[in-house]
Amino acid sequence: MTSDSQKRVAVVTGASAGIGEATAKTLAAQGFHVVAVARRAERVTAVADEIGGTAVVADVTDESAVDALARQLHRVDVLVNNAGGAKGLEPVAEADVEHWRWMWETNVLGTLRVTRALLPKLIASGDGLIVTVTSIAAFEIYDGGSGYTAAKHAQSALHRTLRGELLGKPVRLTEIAPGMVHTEFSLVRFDGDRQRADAVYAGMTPLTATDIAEVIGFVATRPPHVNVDQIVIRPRDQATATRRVTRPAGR
Ligand code: 8X3
Repeated sequence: MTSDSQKRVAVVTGASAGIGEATAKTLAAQGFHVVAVARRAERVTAVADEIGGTAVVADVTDESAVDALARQLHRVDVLVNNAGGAKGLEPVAEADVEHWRWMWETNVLGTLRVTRALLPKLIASGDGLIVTVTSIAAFEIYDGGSGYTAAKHAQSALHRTLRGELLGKPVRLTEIAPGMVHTEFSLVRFDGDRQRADAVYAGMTPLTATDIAEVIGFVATRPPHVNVDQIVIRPRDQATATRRVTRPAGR
């Protein structure tokens, strides 16, 4: 990997768009050398080029790709586990097992694989930070959301378990739990159905990816003795996963 070896290194997964892309830009602006990881080669390369970072084309569900990522990094100071998402909104009685499998693979096992692979380097940095982007679905449930909420609950449990297991080691852990953020999230959930995805955010003002990235940037710039454990961020217009403002169009 070509980088200024003096610079601290931040690895961001799911960095080709949305919260990952915005976080990559925020951390680069703070002086990190950012390793942008994603499946979509063209997009992740464009993000990395724009910020003078390194693009790594890897799928967090692919163990050998994750191991190769770990091997090519000389140092890792910050890891942002952001890759993940939702697929479908079926009730349990009609659950699509392939959707469940995808959600568990990306959100839960993806976080596990990347974290496990990079942990020795995060510890060796002397001041490592692991930020895991979960969701309010990590502690709420809602009809039709069981596959996603179950995966996010599990991802959060995995992340929070590390807080105890790493106690005494120089690694901090922060869980970021966003509510509604206008990204590709709903487009992926509804398999590219733009109308259905747009309806999710109609009549309210959702968060932007930059809103979340700015908070991650704040976390990454705290002094080494300060561990920000958990941050929940929602739009003012959203009270819970299922309760939100709906204004008539044009108001
Ligand atoms: C997604 C949160 O509120 O859009 O992680 O369901 S919400």
